[in-house]
Amino acid sequence: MGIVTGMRRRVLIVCAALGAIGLAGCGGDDDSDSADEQANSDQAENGEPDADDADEPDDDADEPDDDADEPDDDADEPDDEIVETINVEAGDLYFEGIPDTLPAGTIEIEFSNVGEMLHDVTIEELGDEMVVSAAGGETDTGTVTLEPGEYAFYCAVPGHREQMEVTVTVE
Ligand SMILES: [Cu+2]
Repeated sequence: MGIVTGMRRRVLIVCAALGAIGLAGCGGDDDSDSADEQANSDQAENGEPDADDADEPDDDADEPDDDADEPDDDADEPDDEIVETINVEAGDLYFEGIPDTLPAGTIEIEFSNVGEMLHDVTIEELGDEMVVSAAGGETDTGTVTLEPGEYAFYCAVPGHREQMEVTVTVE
């Protein structure tokens, strides 16, 4: 009795040791199981005709083109794509270079203040958003995204708007 128990223990210990270093083979079932699995998977693959696969390649074929165009754009302009850049000059008290019409989208304003007073470009319809501003003799650049409509571009420095306002139509 004592001997049998001792032998079983020894067998278990040996199996555990073999398992620990990645060797199988303590049970005789392992080989026959894996043989069965291979046979089953072979049958499954052979049993399925190619009908499912035949429909799919078309979907994938259209997509790579979309991706191919984008990386270049991102490299140059991390933000919105600028559809037009305008050069606006401000003096005491006038604007020059604000066009009557602009395309919809993101507009870049390169602003040059050649006067002595502070001036800015503010858009009333965007909640009086100040797009760009510069002290006398300074320059700065701002961007604004506009949807189609009519906008009042004006200088928000008190007392300036009366002479510094242009109505812009965005289409
Ligand atoms: Cu002004």
